[in-house]
Amino acid sequence: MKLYDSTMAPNPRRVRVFMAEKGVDCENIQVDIIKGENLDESFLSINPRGLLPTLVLDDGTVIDETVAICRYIEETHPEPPLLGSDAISKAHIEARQRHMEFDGLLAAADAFRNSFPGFSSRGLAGNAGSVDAIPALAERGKNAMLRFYESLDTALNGSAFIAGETFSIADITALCTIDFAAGAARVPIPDHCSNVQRWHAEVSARPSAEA
Ligand SMILES: N[C@@H](CCC(=O)N[C@@H](CS)C(=O)NCC(=O)O)C(=O)O
Repeated sequence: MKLYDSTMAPNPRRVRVFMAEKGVDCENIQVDIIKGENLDESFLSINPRGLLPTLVLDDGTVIDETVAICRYIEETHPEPPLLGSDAISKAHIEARQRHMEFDGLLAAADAFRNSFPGFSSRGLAGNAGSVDAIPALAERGKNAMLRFYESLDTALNGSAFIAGETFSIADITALCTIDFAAGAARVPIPDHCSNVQRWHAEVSARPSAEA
């Protein structure tokens, strides 16, 4: 299988880290989002939405959407389970993973997308046409990201991982969100969020974080 990927973007990294945790390897094809390669006809013919990550199986089946790709990998490579192992843990991990996405990743994306000069007319990701960035959304995204850090700090007080005592996809989403926020969006973990700092140091030390 082939992963259409971009090392500069957080969603494809979620899939790379997920695969690394599972010990799954596949062909990697880099698509440069800043240069707009994701909007070239050659990529749109594979994924008309123009978004990464996109996985293409050996029989030509195309799977897009980070979590859908991760679900496919989980089904085909069940160990170690990263999406939960029983009804309660599956539900809880799914909820926490969505919290990381909606409260964190979307905020960081708003902060970056609406302040990065190269995206001034690419206010929406992918094949959405010419859409102006909105500078006020960058400010709102930064503030939302700071609120996200505060609430994560409270949640991690006494909890090893994002969804409890087991490493899961929720940790992967949070890691990729925070590294993207700290780097591209320039909203690092505040010094006083010591639980987030502790958790971040631990998950960053896992070999999969190199992915
Ligand atoms: N919900 C989608 C979001 C995918 C997405 O927004 N990917 C970004 C990279 S992180 C992208 O492809 N951006 C292309 C662009 O900015 O034009 C998923 O999780 O796969």
